[in-house]
Amino acid sequence: FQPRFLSDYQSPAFTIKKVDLTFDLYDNDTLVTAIMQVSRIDKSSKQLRLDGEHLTLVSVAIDGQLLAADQYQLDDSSLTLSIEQDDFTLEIETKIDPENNTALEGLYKSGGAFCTQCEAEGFRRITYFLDRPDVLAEYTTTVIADENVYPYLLANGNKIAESSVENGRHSVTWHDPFPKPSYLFALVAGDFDLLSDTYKTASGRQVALEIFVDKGNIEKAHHAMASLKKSMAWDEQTYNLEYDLDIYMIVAVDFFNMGAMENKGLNVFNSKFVLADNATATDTDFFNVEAVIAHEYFHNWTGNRVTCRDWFQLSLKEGLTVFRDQSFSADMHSKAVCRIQNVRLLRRMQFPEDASPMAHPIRPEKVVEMNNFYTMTVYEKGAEVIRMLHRIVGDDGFKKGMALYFERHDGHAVTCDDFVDAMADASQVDLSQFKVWYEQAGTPTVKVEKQFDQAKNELTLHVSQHHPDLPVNKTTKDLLIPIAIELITQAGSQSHLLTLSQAQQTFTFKHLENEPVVALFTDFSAPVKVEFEQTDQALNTIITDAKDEFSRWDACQSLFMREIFALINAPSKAVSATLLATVSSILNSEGDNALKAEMLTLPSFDEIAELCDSVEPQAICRAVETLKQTIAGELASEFKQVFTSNQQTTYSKDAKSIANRALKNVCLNYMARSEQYASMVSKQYYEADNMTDGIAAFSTAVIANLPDLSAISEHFANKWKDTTLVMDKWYSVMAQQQQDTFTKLQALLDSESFTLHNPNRARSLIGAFAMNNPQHFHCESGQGYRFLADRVIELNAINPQVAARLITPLIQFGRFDQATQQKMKREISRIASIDKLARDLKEKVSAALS
Ligand code: BAL
Ligand code: ZN
Repeated sequence: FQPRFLSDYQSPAFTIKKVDLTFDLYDNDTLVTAIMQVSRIDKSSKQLRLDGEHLTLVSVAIDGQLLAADQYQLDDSSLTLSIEQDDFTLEIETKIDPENNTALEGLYKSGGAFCTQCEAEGFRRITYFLDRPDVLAEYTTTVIADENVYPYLLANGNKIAESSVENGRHSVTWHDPFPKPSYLFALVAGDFDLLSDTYKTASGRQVALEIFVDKGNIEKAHHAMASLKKSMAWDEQTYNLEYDLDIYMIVAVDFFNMGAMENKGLNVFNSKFVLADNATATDTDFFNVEAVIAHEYFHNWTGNRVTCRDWFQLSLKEGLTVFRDQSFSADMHSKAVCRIQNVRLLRRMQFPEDASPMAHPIRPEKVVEMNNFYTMTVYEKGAEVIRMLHRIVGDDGFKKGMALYFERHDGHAVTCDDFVDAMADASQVDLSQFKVWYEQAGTPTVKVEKQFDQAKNELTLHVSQHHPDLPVNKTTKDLLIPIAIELITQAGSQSHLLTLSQAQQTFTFKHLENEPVVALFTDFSAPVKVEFEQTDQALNTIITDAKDEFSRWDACQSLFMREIFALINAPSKAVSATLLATVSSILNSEGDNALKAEMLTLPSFDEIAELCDSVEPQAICRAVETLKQTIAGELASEFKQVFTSNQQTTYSKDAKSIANRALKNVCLNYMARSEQYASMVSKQYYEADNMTDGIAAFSTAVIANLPDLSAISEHFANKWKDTTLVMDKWYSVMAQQQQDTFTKLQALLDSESFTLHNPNRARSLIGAFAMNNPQHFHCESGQGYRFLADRVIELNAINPQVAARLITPLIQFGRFDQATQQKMKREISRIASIDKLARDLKEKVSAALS
């Protein structure tokens, strides 16, 4: 498996301007006919090498002349032709086997339907093609299938023809007028329920909106439809971007490797991000459906109209589109809570990735398997980089930059540099140093020292930036880091934006009333770690007085973190009374309950581990448990009181009700640890009239290992046995069991409804165990690592992309003590030694063991 390098990029020697595809669909024997209009770009190039994998070649013809087998070269990954003409018609027939395509890339069957997933390099599993994002073609697609079994035959663009053909089959033809790369191709054939609506664009065009779901699920599609219409309006109002085709279709499927896919005019979605109703979806599910619908819709401009030149530029579309969906969600909901959740995710998942053997810049420079780079770094850190740009050039400058970007690049495949250049030119800001964010991996640390001159009432901040020494970085350079700060004095607070561009800089603030408390990186203005000595008192001032709500939450997290580290170092020490007082005052404060819920939630295992150096994982688990137990015990009656006062009699999804539920369920989690109130958990479970409360009680019962647990879990499984997405939740919760964990995990693996073939189901049990059950994943016997490795080995043969994603926690061993690292590496070595290790896993285990 040879790596590919960004530095080796060459523009294509040939291009394909038009492609006419015909799919004669059968489960095991689908015939694909591709008629392509090909042109030579590089006149010196005589060999046309087309990508193709897992294909049976039937025939090749150039300008109507069939080629004999000795007129082309064929191997496992390509078809190479010798070409004399500059412009010619190439016709290729291939056979594929969708039913046995368990990797879920290319054309495959999900339940009873045919569907496709082509990003990044799945189109080459459909036909031989120039499967690279800088070859943009106009597609016409004809789909032929049995009319009764597959009444809906869909592809990109607008429908231009349909007819019945022989043997009870029918044929539908679609044409997409927008040239696109092959990764945006899509086809779906199946029998669905259809939710239809329309949207009138700002310029008055009528667009048909269609959401296809499994039969019986139509009531669960209304939230997705409303989310789509909100997204369309938001992009018009915010960026002046209108939808461009006459129809926008979304199809929900149960078997899907990703969350969703932005294929032009025909999004294919993991049903998890479409289906939602009051009985089956939590508040978080409703939020996520809206966000993912928005994300895929926003790709129509940032991704489809302007796409990536090569896959190293993935963050061009993904970082930008995540930033756009985050901004949309923040406009629809609480800005502060959205920001807190972005940051939690970044610290929990991206920071560890950025310190792991797979660390890479947001624009990677070396790739073995592209599917391994749909990462937290490319997406979430990529979005943070765009957010910093937004902060540096300002909202107006950013909007001008977006307009210039589309003016320059609409219809083209471009680079991250092209995007930054459009921002720089539109705002007349020099962003050359900013581009270092695209080429350097690792989370920077910013160290700050504060000096206050009492005589002059002058504050000086000495700020320096530090970069981890990672093998992936050949050198490290100083970054341009925007540091938003708040200075809190008795006279109120003032905000400043500092720009750190050198290794060390000093910033001075004059004419202050008194020595201020300093809140650094307000709104998390840069994706960095911060070292700054703050007293408990200063942190408490930030919690109560900062204008920036993110900083109030962050100060609270710092207090928790400080206590957890103290408990790691001295397990029998008493929990700080000041901290208990802080928690109590937050509980009893006025204000937004959603923010309070976030403030009262302890940092996760991974956020803590990320700040450790050579720590035993069990020491973290013990410290967190001690802290949780102590807070729960000391403040039991306060939790009970806040819990009770936020109980609702009727279920509603307005923001206030969602916030009340969030706070109440955080309280319940603490109450589960006090003897007098633990029974409230099963009471809530049985009385719940919505999934948020039901699942909160169920998971609390699991984590606190309450006596009613087995009755609750049985009740839940019986009630929801026929609802796939809810059963995924059941597996996720059950993966967090605290007692007889491995016996129970084995029983779950053996249960009738468990299958590794469905990525959602695999992730819900295996992923949830490795990510959310640190006590047992990191148990001293090494059994947790063995459990994960065994599943990864099984998945290697079924779905390498999912296998490679699930291995992630095992390769993030660097933060733990040597003994733990050895146990983790032993399992990685075991995976590395198996026969037929897929490219996806090979890249990761090789990086981990090198
Ligand atoms: N492009 C892959 C799925 C997504 O990021 O929208
Ligand atoms: Zn995306």
